[in-house]
Amino acid sequence: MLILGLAAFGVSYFATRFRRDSENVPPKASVQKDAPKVVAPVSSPKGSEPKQVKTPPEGMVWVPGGEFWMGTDSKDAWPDEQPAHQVRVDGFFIDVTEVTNADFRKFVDATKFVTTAERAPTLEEIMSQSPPGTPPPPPESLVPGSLVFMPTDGPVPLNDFSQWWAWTPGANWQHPEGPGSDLKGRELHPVVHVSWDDAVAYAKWAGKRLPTEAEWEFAARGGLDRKNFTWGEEPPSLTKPQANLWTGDFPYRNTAQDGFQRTAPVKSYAPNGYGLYDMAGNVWEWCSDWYDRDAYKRLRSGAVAVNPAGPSASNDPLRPYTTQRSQRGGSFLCNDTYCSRYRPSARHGGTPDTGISHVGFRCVLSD
Ligand SMILES: [Ca+2]
Repeated sequence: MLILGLAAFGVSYFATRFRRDSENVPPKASVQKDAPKVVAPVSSPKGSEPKQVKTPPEGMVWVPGGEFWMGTDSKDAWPDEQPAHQVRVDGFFIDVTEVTNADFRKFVDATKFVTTAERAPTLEEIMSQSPPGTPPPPPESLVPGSLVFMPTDGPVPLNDFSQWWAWTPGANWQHPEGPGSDLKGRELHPVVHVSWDDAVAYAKWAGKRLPTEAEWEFAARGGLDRKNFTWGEEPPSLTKPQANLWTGDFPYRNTAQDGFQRTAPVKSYAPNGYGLYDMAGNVWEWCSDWYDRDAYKRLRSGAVAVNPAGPSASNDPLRPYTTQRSQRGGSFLCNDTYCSRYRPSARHGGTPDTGISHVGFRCVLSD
């Protein structure tokens, strides 16, 4: 059920928020980018034609298209990452960093946009995505809010998400841990508590779009085809951290040996081969695809998928009462003892009308 697959009311009950496609759609920004210019030809990843280096809009880089192995057959993989299969994508521009609070502030200031987490859900919205027989929540609970990660006091069963996710009235992108918290000093942290709908609205305003899963993964690999991590094959280091992950024992002891307990400012760690920051860890990033847990298993063996945009519908037998969009990259909560989904092939689904304290996004732009 709902965002985290919980089977009963509780934390995730309030995580499901309905899309309001017909409202709250802001106007497009008038000036966001310069026209791309061809600079010089360069060679691209194997299996593709030479591509052009383009002059990117501010804050973006050009990722030359090419062919790569999407997914993985690694022993570390979750079932939805398998099997590895060949994909070809056209070149595209992509944001160098995750969209920051400062970026999102400009959007909100310009459009007066109100995010999903800042609006109260209705009883009808929640019940229509709940399993039959689910009791309704108390009316006083139907207030704006979001899910905030809260460390536990000690070890807990790792299959019980409700232990560390707290439904927090008043939590939203401007108040990441709820009332009393703010963005002071966090202007360059990635924006969180943004739903897929919020991210799409921002992207439209910016004259951009969300990446497909294929584009995201191609970009995340940074030219390192078939590697386990965005930086290569060596595992995450505690002495020379490559990303903002969870160091210690999840979900109760966070040593922050990588420097951060929660989100980190973008560009806190080395970029990948394409000059992109935080393609592993920090916050999950929304993609445009519907999430289908079995998508790769349906692929025709031996065929090269060209610019795949994902399935036509969401599919997740583990969460039959919701639809989900894909998220990539893992977050500051990822840890080998728990999820290890900071690998470039790793996937995750989230209900499109849900924001949460470890999910953000970045945008792309076609040539
Ligand atoms: Ca960390």
